[in-house]
Amino acid sequence: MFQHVEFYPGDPILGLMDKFKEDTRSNKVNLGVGVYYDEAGRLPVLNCVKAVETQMANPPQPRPYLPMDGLPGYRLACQHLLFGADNEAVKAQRIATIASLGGSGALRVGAEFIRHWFPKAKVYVSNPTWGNHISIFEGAGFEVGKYPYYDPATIGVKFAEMTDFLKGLNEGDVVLLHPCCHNPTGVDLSPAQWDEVLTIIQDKKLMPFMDIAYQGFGEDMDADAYAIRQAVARGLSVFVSNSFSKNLSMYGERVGGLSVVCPSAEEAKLVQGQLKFTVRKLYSSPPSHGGHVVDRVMNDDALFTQWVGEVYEMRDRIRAMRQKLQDALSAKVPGRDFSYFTKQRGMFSFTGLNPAQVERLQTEFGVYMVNNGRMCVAGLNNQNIDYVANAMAEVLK
Ligand code: KET
Repeated sequence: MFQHVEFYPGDPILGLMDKFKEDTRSNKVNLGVGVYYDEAGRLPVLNCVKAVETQMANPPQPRPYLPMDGLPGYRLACQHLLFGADNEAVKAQRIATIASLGGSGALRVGAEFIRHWFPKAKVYVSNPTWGNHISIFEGAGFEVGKYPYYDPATIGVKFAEMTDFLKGLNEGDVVLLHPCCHNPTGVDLSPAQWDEVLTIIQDKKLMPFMDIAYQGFGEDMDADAYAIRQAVARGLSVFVSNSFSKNLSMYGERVGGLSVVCPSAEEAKLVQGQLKFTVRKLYSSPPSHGGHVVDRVMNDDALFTQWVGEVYEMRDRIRAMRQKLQDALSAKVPGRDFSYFTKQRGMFSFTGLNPAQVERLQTEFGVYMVNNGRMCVAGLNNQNIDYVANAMAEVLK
């Protein structure tokens, strides 16, 4: 009966986690999945989250269904974080926002919505991008193309090629953008480059879809949202998917949001309704526990301040690891420039290692990274960094 079912070879990122678990070597190092580990190599429970969960457990709360679009305080928190609390679009209530099953769920609901209401649109993602971007949009029925982005020669952006390509797209085409901490390269556009890209989007009447999964890990909460806020300031209608998985360290709770900035409050109401209907058809309503945690952390001044501080601690530890790795490799492999480690931003570094070198790291040293050469810098700590630097130097010889 199921012989025609095709074999699934596994996900290049999540499959790596299984392989890592099975590895019995005690000195193994996980630099695969985009997850933040602390200096002790543990997945942290943020103090702001601990405080809220302690309150919530005493006494345990009933669990009714949440609204299809999530808790009102959660939705408003997404808007304040992404667009700024004083943003004109927020105040004018022209943003439709739903709570979503992580950033992934936001992408899928957004894709379903666009596919239904703008069936002629094609979707373009950066080359390269997070692999699941392609799967999610293809899964919703789209043809997905790629725009030039990463330039291995400069370890920067092929900006002229990128803008030329965008100028050739058709009106209404969707352009998926990473506002900060580009996955997998760690290479971001500068504010001036964002301005230029947004001008093209505006002139060509393209539809920007911004996926922000690492807000706070690049520069800071506001600077990381530069592209989003500039798009809104220009009066563009923009889709924004956001994830709290990383910046609240709540991966398994599936917390994220989808916001659609509309030209008017009336249109935002229509969009909000259709987003709810999309959720109803797919999974009915979002989970409750994570929703309440986000709502409480974000809407309490003291907890919010504590949270931002905790995100910046994570950001700063990653930066320190970047510097250490750069220094260690520069010493071990003279004549080679490793300054890209500190130029790249966010959780990831595109190391430039080829699949054979990545394979050697895994089999010979138990050091796991994604086969495209992406390393999650947040998996490094003072205990394992010399070991990793030695292993990398060895495969680079
Ligand atoms: N967008 C981007 C750019 C992203 O890197 C991730 C996750 C997501 C969305 C999904 O977020 P979530 O809230 O977990 O649904 N990326 C890491 C984990 C994964 O592959 O699922 C990663 O790239 O390792």
